[in-house]
This record gives sequence, C-alpha cells and structure tokens, in this order.
Amino acid sequence: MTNNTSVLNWITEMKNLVVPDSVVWIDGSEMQLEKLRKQACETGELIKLNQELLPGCYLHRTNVNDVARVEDRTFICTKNKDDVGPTNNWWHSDEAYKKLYDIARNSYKGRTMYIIPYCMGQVGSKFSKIGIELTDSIYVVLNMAIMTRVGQNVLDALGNSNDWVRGLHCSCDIDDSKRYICHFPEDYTIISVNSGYGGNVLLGKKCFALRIASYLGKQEGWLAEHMLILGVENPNGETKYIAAAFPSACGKTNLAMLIPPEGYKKKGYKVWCVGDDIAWMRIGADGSLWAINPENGFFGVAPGTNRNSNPNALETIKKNTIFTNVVQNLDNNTVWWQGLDQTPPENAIDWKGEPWNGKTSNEPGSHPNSRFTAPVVNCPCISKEFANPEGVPISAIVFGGRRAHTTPLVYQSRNWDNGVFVGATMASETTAAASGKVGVVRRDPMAMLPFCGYNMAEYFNHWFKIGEKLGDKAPKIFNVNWFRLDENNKFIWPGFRDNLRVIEWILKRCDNEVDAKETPIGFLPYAKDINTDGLNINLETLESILNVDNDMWKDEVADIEDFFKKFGDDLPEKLKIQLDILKSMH
Ligand code: SAT
Ligand code: MN
Repeated sequence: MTNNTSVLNWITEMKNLVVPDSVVWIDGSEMQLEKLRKQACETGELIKLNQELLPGCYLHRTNVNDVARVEDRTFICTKNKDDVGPTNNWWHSDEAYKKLYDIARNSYKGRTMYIIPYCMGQVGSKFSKIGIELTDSIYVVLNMAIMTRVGQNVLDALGNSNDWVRGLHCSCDIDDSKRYICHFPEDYTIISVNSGYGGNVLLGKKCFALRIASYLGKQEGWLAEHMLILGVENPNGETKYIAAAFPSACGKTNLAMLIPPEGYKKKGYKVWCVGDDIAWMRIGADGSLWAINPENGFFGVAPGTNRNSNPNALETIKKNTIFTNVVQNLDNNTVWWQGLDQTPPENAIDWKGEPWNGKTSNEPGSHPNSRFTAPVVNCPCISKEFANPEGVPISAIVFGGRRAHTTPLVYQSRNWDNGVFVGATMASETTAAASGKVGVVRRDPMAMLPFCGYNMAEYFNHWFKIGEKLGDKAPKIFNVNWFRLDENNKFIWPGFRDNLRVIEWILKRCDNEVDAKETPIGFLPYAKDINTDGLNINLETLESILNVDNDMWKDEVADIEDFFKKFGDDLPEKLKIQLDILKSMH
C-alpha cells in the first residue's frame, strides 16, 4: 500500500508492541468494508438492521461502562507541565508512553490489526491533514470510513512525507480503570486504550481534528475549533456563512441542518450545512477567515432527534448509518430512541442489550449519549461548498452555551477582542456527552475546554493574534443562548428551526442593517427587530430573554474572575482589560 518509510517503521514498531495475529490495510473499497461488516455481524459486534427499511444500517452496543468521552482520563502528554495549562490533565510524555505501552503490549494477540490511513479534509487539499489509526476494532474501522476519507488515495497523497499523525487504539478489555486517551502533540501521536466509545476511539475526530490540530494551528497560524458551519441563502441567492461553537450535545447538529420556518421558506430562504462539529479556519488570500469541515460524516446524538427537531438528520440516517446504544425494535428490526416519536416499541432490546418494553419500562431504552454515524453525502441540505478545498468565508462567529438563566438569547460583542472575551468566558450546563454529573454550569471557553491541545491561556492569545491579522476583515462575534427557562422550567425560546430568526438578526448586524442597544455585555437586539411572525411569543416575553440582569451578571463576573485566576500570570492582558471594562460598567 505504501513505501513511506516513516509509516512502515512506525507500524513495525507498533506490531512488535501489540503483537497482532494478522494485519489488514484498509483500502477504502466498498468490497473490503462489506466483508468487515459481515464479519462483525458474525461475532455480534454489529447487528444488521432491517435492510428494506434501513438499507446499509447497523446497530452496535458499547460496553455499559463505556458510553461517553472520559475527560478525567484524557491527557495531554508533553515534557513540560506548563505547556498544557491549568485546564488539561498533564502527564509527562516519557511516563505516559511507558504506562500505555505496558497496557498495549501483546493486547492484539488473537486479534487483527487494522491499519486505517485517513485524511481530515479533502484528499490533496493544502488545508487537509493525514493520519494513520491502528485499531483492533471493526466498529472503529467502519465508523472511521464514514467520518473521514480513508484508503489508498490517502497514502498516495501522503507520498513519502513524515507529516502525519500516528494513532494507536487498543480495545484491551474495555477496563475503565485502565482507560486512557492520551495525546502527544510534540510527537503527532495519539494513544487510546480500553475504550470502544466513538469520541475516545475515532481518533480523527476530537483527538486529532481538535486536540492535535489546535496545537498545529497555533504553530501554523490557523484555528481548529469545535464549531458547526452553516450557510444561509437569502431570497436573492446570496449565501453567508456562520461558524458556531457549542459544547457537545447542545444542538450543533440540529442547528447545522436547520430547515427554515414556513415564512422564511416562502420568501426563499435556504440553509446549507457545511459541518456539524468541527471547523478548521484559516486566513485566506483575500485576508478574511475561511473554514472547512475536516470530517466526512456526522456522529450525532440520537435522543431528541425527530421530525420536528431535525427532519434533515432523520433523512440523513435512513441508509448506510451505524447506530450506537439506541433501542432495537424487535418487531421490525429497526431502531428507536427517546424523543423520536410518541410510540416506543414494546418488544425491544435496550442499549444495554436487555429486553425492554417502551410502554412499561421506567428506564430509557436508549442511552442519553447514544449516537448515529452517517455519511455527509446523505444529508439533504449539504452545502455544495462542503467539498470545496478552500472552504467557505465566515461572516459571523457565534458562541453559545446551555444556560437556564443570565445569558440573553443573543448579543453581539463590541469588537474582536471583546468577542474573544465572550468566547473565553462562555459557560454551559454539562451534558451526557462526557461522563460525570449532568446539568452543572461550568466555564467552557469556545466550547473547547475538553479539546484544546495546549495551554488555554496561549490559545486565547492565539485568537487575539488571528484577530490582529484579520483586522477589519474579521468576522463579527456573537453569543446565543437558546436554553433560557421560565419559572415553570419550560424553555422560553422555541429553538430549533426558529433559531434562524436570531441568525437573521446576526447577519443583519454583520451588514449594518439593524440597530442595537449597547449594554455592559455588548449589543443586544431591540425585541421588535427579531422577526416573530408566525410564532407564539409576545414582545414582553421576548424582552425578558433580551435583558441583562445586573445582579446575575455581578455573580457572573465574580465567577469569571475565579476562572481567570486559574491561568495566573499566563492570562492574556487583553482578557484582563475586557474583564475590567465589564466590571466598570456594572
Ligand atoms: O463523543 S464525541 O466527542 O465524538 C462527540 C462529542 O462529545 O461532541
Ligand atoms: Mn462535538
């Protein structure tokens, strides 16, 4: 498959370590993938679903102790602790290698080593990056073949270059006490042991495209971000692009695949999805910010995905999709999850593999972090620019969290530096995407807290530098919060497709087409400027989520100050200045 000496040497080294029974190079052909699907069905690793209703679709259940990313077992391994900053777990790289190699040693005995050459971004594009993942899991191979571009053409594009990311995944015994997800940015290396869950083992995704790539972006002058990318086409046929950062399981996929509300559709608005999770952004030849989605598939949260929340996702997952940890409906061998519809199957198997009756069971049948893995090409609203190797020009950057209170529906930062502050002080209630307590508010700067591969203080500096380079070509920066609750704990804003109403205001602000009121936190809309035609929400209610509550913001400022203290002297001066401005205005 390749004569690349750096590749061959590393594979030999890893083979000697893990000692597989056999070795298979993944060439990307449908024939080979089909053979692997068959094999996985024979061992029970995959379950073939009803091929008439769900052609090419399979179900997989992970081990019950292995259902989400594990942030406390995720490490950035370097020589110097200072390099990873206060928000990452650090491990000395020498010690980490030793420990991980001890765990990995001989772990492929009786198993096959699959060698997956993959590309993040279009093969051959100068924005793309290549990786090789070794795994002993067919599930990983099949997911990687959906989520990335895999196969011989990747090796051809790599040639004899040494510029590629090494990834070793060992299933071992899925022992959570020996589970480690480790990144060695200095060596372009990722090692993941004792997990089979997507975010921990599809090494092209969070491990490479965010943690390693953010480190590379810092060195090479670009940004790797936890952002969806969408295009909004207006009735004149002009499309503007937005990149938006939200923590995991806060609706990035739903927003990225949004279908405009009726009134907008009638006028001729269209929304195009470029990506739902990761954006790599660079300053283009024209001096503005351009973004690509380095992935080739969607690894979306299943629960809550339905005809209302995301019809395009439902369309996307009708074929060639792998479902993980959802309910299997035994009556017709299809899948179900919480929030799909009002009729849960009664004769079913839950995500743990136990018999489940949706009518009588008190337990949800699908795991809250159950997932679908589906190819981008299936998506009815995929942008025609998705495959453009240059990417799309970004007009607005949007940060957003899940906040029951405090943060208004939308506001605009005063300028780039203030926008970086808004991103750096983002907070959100935790979700089931990572193990740990759900619903706790935590600071999650730029939604990158679990994904930044180096010291976040440096990362903030990097953002400021990118802003300096962009100058007046910089995208405008906004913050949104779809999740405000009323006194009965009901969402005040309808969300989903109606979020386009907020995006319309954002784009109007980018074009200087609408006024806003200045507040201590930035520019807020006048309620009348958010289009509520066809919505059941009155101006007063809307105003209640377009306010800045001074008392709550005082608490917020105190919490931000606390958070900033973590960074000590490394905290960029520009963030201190922004905090002082905010304090002085309250
Ligand atoms: O589990 S993943 O990290 O792949 C998805 C997510 O949590 O955003
Ligand atoms: Mn994500």
